[in-house]
Amino acid sequence: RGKEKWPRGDEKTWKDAMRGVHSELPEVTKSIVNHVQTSLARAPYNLDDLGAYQAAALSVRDNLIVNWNSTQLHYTRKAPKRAYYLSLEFLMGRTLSNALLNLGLQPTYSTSLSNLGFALEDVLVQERDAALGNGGLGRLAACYLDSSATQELPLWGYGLRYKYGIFQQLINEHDGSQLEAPDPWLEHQNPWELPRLDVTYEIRFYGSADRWGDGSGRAVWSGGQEVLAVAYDVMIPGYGTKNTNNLRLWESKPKRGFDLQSFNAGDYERAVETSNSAAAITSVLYPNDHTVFGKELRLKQQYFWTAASLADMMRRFKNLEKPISEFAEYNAIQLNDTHPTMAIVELMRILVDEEEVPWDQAWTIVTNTFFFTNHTVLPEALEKWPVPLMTHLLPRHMQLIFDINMLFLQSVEKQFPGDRERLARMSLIEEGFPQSIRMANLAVIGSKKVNGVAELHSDLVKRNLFPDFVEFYGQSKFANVTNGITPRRWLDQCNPALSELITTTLNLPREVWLKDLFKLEGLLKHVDDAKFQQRWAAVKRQNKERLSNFVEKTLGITVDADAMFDVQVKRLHEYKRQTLNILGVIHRYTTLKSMTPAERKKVVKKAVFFAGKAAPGYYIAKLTIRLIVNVARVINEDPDTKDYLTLFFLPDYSVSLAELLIPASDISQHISTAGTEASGTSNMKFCLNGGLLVGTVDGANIEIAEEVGEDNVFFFGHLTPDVEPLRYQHTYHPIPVEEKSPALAAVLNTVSSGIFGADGIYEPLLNTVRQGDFYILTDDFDSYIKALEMVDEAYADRTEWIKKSIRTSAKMGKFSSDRAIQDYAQEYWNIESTKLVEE
Ligand code: CRA
Repeated sequence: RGKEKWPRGDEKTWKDAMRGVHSELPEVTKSIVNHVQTSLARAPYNLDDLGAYQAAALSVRDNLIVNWNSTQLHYTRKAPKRAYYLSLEFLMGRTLSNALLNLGLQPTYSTSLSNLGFALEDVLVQERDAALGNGGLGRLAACYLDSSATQELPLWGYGLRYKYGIFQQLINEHDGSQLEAPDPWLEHQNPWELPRLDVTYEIRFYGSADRWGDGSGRAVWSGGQEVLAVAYDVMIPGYGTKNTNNLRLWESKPKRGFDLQSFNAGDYERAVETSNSAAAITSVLYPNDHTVFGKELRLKQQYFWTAASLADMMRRFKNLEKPISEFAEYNAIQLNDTHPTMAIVELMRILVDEEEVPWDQAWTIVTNTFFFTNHTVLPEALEKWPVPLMTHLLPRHMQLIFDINMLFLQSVEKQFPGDRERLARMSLIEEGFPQSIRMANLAVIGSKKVNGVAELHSDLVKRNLFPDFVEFYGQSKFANVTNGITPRRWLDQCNPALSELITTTLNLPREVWLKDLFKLEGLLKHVDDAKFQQRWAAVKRQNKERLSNFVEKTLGITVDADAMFDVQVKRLHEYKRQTLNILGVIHRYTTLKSMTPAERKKVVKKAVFFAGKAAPGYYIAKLTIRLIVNVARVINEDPDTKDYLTLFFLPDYSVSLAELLIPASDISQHISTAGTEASGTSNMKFCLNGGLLVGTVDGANIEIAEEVGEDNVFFFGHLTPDVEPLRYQHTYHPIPVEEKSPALAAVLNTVSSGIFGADGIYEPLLNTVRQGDFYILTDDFDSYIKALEMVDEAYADRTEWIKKSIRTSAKMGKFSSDRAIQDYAQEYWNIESTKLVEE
């Protein structure tokens, strides 16, 4: 900091704290300075924002550890039934601001940092996101952890400690395409985890399985390779409670430094390779949303994680000294999609082979322990593992799967004698070359209950995915838990101005409404209050300016905060139809171009924002990004239109970027082909922050409309039952785009004409619409454009718009993840809140 006076902030505060003249100073100040001096070994002279973040984080961590320890001790003493959330993804984002909020320490730290010369908001943004997830499924897991701690439920998360989280997205300056860079998020050590080098398990792969051959179903699994699982604990503070839950992440390590046998044989390279392959298991998060490729390393990840987690649960259960037959009375395990399904087989292995529990009793324990959530009906996402791969990697588990399948099919045969086709459909094994294992079927038969994540989706799960299983088990095994979001991060933290306004308007402490989101309904009686409307609008305006400043800093383009902000942010996927949105933008652009300057002046100004990552191997999704970026380059430069329409692709979408974008949106787009988006959760976040929604009749959009009233949502497009017949029509009786939607045909031709890039680079993308049109863009385009016109009209009446915005926010109570987690706790896991009481 050159010639500036040192240290930053108040010199006396620093000096007193450093010299140990402590008496007058707040504890927090002492603790921060202490961490600067000791943990960071730094002097205040050159302490930067990053250093201040690290010291503040370590100081907050001290608080968390105390609560975490007491909570875990309390759970151990009370020995309640516990629930475990097994998820291959936890998309946590930043922790410091959340920890401060939940501990109620935000004002204290803000003051202390300020005395030391730092602004809390500058310090907070130093933290890297923990991005161990792809999208909705991983963020949902993070929201559920927050809610479980807040509701004082004895729940732990179990996941993997990937060295590299979701890749960093860059945009190629030259051609506008997506580039991927690794995300070494642990580079600057992570203050939020506690390495538990003493909590380790040995996990076996390969080898051979020998049956006892005594009819007991038991076997011995030996040989192969053993890898060490090491626990890292992430502290999860509850809001307004001392309860602090645990997220245990496993890291893989070679069991020995290297394979001694190879080493002794003089094969040094091979010896080192063994240790490399052990570390590889938890090295990287697979960057695909909704797809898997049958990769050996992915199956290794899944088994490594479920085996370590079950060994850990078993150890905890054994400490209770209860008979093994009571396992399910003390443990409930939630499977987050099919990824952890091997846990079902692993628990069978432990019970049958190690605990010597008779087969039928073991299966009863298993089927009372597990619960399965399905998160998508897209067929490409249903996991299937090749039998030869499973046989090679996990020979004992393959035997168990065959045994489970045989007994299951026998029971089906009993209920539906002679129905061979039914048996083939329900079998865990799909015939083919090679045969494969249907993990979804295994998850269904191994679980006590199965649920989808929104009403419509749960219905489709029953009707389209598992109809045979519904007939076999009856309706009651299949149910719904609509997803939720935590209002702490997704309102209070990301939109402090709105939180403040709500608190004063409701005249309630924020602790009350942030824990009971239905209280927001109290805003309804202020809808017509002009003062309140103005303040509501001013908050939105302020958030739009905050986003504009960010865009100016990162992209170097100014955004007019007077424009309507229209946002679509989510993973790039054909079913989510970012393509429909960008084609709509082009339609708006050409319409504006065809107008006279006087006509243009009457059009609502609009700024359109996109953000989202495409899976690195997903060609069409990546081409869509390229189109968006290049359309933006043309539109934002066009002097005829740039005052009326601007377009932005914000690179590297993340939880932190979402926290900036969501509060700034006037309208957001949730426009999946009907029946394809299981729920969506960002739709809830936008609405909670007073943004309106344009969308299809899909996922949780439907339930949002039920809550806020259909007149506050802009619906368009065909309904779920129309989709299959339309697809049939596209295949067997195709109608040319020119006939179906002349407007869309014109847009496609504009793109083909080369104004956004020549050489026909976008033809493969355009052809997905022109031919086959699996996601029915041609059928929905005209009604989509109509819906956007209605949005324009509504936005033109500012007062009416603000009222809609208030009404929307006020009715979001249902979508708190506190409600969702209570549903699971009561209807599925049968666990109770266990408040920390200190003795
Ligand atoms: N992509 C669904 O598609 C849903 C989340 C969380 C998804 C979303 O509609 O909101 O799960 N499905 O339930 C998924 O990951 C493997 O399936 C998602 O995140």
